[in-house]
Amino acid sequence: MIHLSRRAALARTCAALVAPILLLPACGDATQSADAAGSGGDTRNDRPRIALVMKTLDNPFFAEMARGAATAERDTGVNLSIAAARSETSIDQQIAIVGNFIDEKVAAIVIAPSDSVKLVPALVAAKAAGIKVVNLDNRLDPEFARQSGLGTVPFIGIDNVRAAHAAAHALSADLGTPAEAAIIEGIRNAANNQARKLGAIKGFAENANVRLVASESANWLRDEAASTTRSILAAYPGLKLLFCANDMMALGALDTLARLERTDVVVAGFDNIPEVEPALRSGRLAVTVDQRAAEMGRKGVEAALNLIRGQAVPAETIIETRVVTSRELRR
Ligand code: ALL
Repeated sequence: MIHLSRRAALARTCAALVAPILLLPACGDATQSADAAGSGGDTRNDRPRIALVMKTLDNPFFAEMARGAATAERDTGVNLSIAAARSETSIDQQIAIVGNFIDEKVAAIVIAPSDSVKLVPALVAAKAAGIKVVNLDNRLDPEFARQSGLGTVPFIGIDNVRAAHAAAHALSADLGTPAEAAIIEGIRNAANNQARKLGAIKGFAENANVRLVASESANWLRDEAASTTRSILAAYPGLKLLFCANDMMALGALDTLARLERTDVVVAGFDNIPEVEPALRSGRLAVTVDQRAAEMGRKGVEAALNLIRGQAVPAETIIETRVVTSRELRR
């Protein structure tokens, strides 16, 4: 992942924004002018219009995804619209965004769904309107998609079980004395959260010294993770290992640990957002997983274009991840 500052990443992202329902206060006028360009009768209108729908730009992971999608827009000449809901938990808003893009008759929707089940009906409606659909990052529930008539939607993302397994292993492999561990989960209805939890449990289970004592959801959110960490520590004051299913929650956990002056809890995150680099370098964060969000965004737009052109797209494209450890950065 290229380490842009959040502001730089957003600035680049905003240059590509055209969705009228885009909810990005940070983008201000950039949104408006890009929007005007989209409807102004320039050559953009002759190019296939692809919508990238993400969860929220509160999380820099999605700024990175948008950056990759914008690269594909430049390289392929499609007309890209990018939209995101206000926050991680604004699931209804994400559904409404899909509805708007259906009304706007885009050619394809590339979506990182906040919820693996709740977004399915909106995407069924998109498909019924002849819109191609590509699923990024968080897999739609295959069984529910089949029952709902969505059928198979090409998926582009990572192997979350494997990556979380590797991160939890890195966190606990060297432990020579008994230790209590906890997991802070994202939104429980998200398939990637469930897979990360499974992977972390497997990774911890490889060391007989580790005892998993708690697994709580903080909905992918920093503040919620700060308070969840506080309550886990109140119940298990001797806790030594904490696996967080994303970096934002790891930052929240680190906020609490700093406030409590606890330096003995080893923490893992997930995403490798630029914001965690100082914590990795100082050793406050032991490990994270780079899931190459920009690559996901780029591949998503390319897959959508192939579908629009009637070309075959693999049912599943797995992006390789990389475990990033504090140890390797400090060498
Ligand atoms: C997931 C992503 C990221 C992210 C999270 C929060 O789908 O894979 O790990 O941090 O969403 O929305």
